[in-house]
Amino acid sequence: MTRLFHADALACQYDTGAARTRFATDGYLPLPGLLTRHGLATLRAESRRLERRARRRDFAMACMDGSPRRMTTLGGHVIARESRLIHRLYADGELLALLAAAVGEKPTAVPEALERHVLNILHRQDDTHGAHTDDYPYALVVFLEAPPDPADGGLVEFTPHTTALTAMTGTGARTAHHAPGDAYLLRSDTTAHRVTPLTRSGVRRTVLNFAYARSDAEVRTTPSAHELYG
Ligand SMILES: O=C(O)CCC(=O)C(=O)O
Ligand SMILES: [Fe+2]
Repeated sequence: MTRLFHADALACQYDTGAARTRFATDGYLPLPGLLTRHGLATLRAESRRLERRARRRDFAMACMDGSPRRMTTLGGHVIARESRLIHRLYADGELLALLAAAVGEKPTAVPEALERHVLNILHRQDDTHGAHTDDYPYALVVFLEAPPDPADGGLVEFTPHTTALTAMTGTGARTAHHAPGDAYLLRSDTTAHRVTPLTRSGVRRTVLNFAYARSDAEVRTTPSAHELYG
C-alpha cells in the first residue's frame, strides 16, 4: 500500500525528548505535513464518500457548560463499518509507534467504536465545535480540509492543564491554524479545547479525530460522544 502518512514525521521535526516535553507542557504538539500527498488525496476522497452518511448537529451540549455544536459528524461505529481504510489507519503499527514516541507510552485503542475515529465537518458560517474536554487522553486530529486564511476561523483553541471550560475565554488560551495534511496531537482529557466559528460561508474544515486510551487508566465517560455521534 502506498504510504498515507510520513512515519518519520516526528523524528524529522523534533528531538524525541523535546517533543515529549513540549507535549507534556502544552498538551498540544503540531505534526505539520503528517499526511503524504497520496494520503491527503485518498483520505479526502474517503471523507467525501462517508459524508453522505454524516448527520447535521445543532445543539448546546449540557454536560459541557452548554457549549455549541454546529457541525456535521459521523461516528466511529459507522466509520468502522463503512471504511476499511480509516479502520486500518487507526490501528497502524507505525502510526502507533509515532504516537508512542511523542507521548512516552504506547496508546491503546479506545474500547468503544463510536468514540474511536470520528469525522467532524464545519461547512457553514458560524459552524463551531464548542468548548469541551474529551473522555479519552490522546487525540490525533488530522486535517483533510481547512480554511487557508486564519481570519476565516476554524482554529483550534486550547488551554493546557485545565478542564475548566471558562478558561477558554481567559488569557491562557492559545490558538493554532493548520493546513490540509497537517495533524496535531492533543492531551484531550486535561486540555480544554474548542474549534473557533467559521467567520464566513464558502469555506470548509474537515478533520478525522483518532482517540486513544492509556492502558492503565480508568476512564469516566460522559454522555458527550453519544450526543454528538450517536
Ligand atoms: O477539530 C478539532 O481540531 C478538534 C476536534 C475535537 O476536539 C474532538 O473531536 O473532540
Ligand atoms: Fe475534543
